[in-house]
Amino acid sequence: MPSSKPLVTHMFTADPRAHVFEGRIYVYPSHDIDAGVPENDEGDHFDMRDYHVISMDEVGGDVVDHGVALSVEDIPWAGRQLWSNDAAYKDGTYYLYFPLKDRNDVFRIGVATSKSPAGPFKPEPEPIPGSFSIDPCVFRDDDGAHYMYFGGLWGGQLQRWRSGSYEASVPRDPMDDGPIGPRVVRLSDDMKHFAEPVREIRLLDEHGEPIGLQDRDRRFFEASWMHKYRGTYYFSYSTGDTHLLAYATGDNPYGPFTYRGVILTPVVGWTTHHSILEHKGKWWMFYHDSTLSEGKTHLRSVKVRELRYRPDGSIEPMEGMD
Ligand code: FUB
Repeated sequence: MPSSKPLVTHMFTADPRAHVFEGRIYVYPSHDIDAGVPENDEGDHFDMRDYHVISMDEVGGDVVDHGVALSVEDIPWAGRQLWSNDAAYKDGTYYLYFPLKDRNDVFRIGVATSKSPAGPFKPEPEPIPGSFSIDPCVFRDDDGAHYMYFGGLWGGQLQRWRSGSYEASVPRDPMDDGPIGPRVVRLSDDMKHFAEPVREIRLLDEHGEPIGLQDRDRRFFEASWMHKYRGTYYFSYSTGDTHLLAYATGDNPYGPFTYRGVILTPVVGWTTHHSILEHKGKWWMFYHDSTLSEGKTHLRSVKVRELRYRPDGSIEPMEGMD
């Protein structure tokens, strides 16, 4: 049983998105650095400038760092801050989806392509039209359709898109109790555009009521992930300032999704983030914490643990500090 040790220690890594490509586990993390930017609630201290892809033949196997897969210097529309990315494969091409602030300091989502899951990836000249906010997760459904889930509050700017267009004056932490849902959109056949208008996902409580912003132990904050288990869609996410990984389930990729519980209690550090993957008959949760940096919020390390389901399809919660 692999212990919860960092997968790599020669660099800081975070926000792991794991996939099986070409029979191997590829992980697409953020590459944390100490850029010397003071910490604030906008997340300016997460000033990452490139991505490395890491891979292993199985959990517990040797981990390979494939080097720089994409750098901010190569992205024509770049402002700053390469945050959590994700990858997908279709028809011989790998697609890397990444959030980045443009030159107006507004987060957009870009896409880059490669013939190898390890990159290097070549970015498109412009962000995906109509994209905004952070933390893209790209999910391939059984019928071959790809969906992007995205969004993040506070520094991720999702609250500023509530009206449908960007409003810089919206406060970082709105105090009303209305919901702000994660977003979902089906990708076009070329994987570089949205095929339809972006939809806001409804996250519901056990009574079928929307989970409001002040329900801070259950509300969506960032780190969307979608996976399917026994025909059910599992949408999982971070609750942000209550530092939980939680999940909700539904019967189709657009939701609504009904809250089911906590997957991971708080880890060392502020952020929590994850992906869930089946490999060789077991389910795994990739996540991060800040133990290696002794608690520095912006210097995190990717880890992995086995994830277990109960017979009713619920996920056994795990302790973040273990
Ligand atoms: O790594 C920067 C940001 O921190 C991510 O985009 C969020 O999900 C949080 O982990």
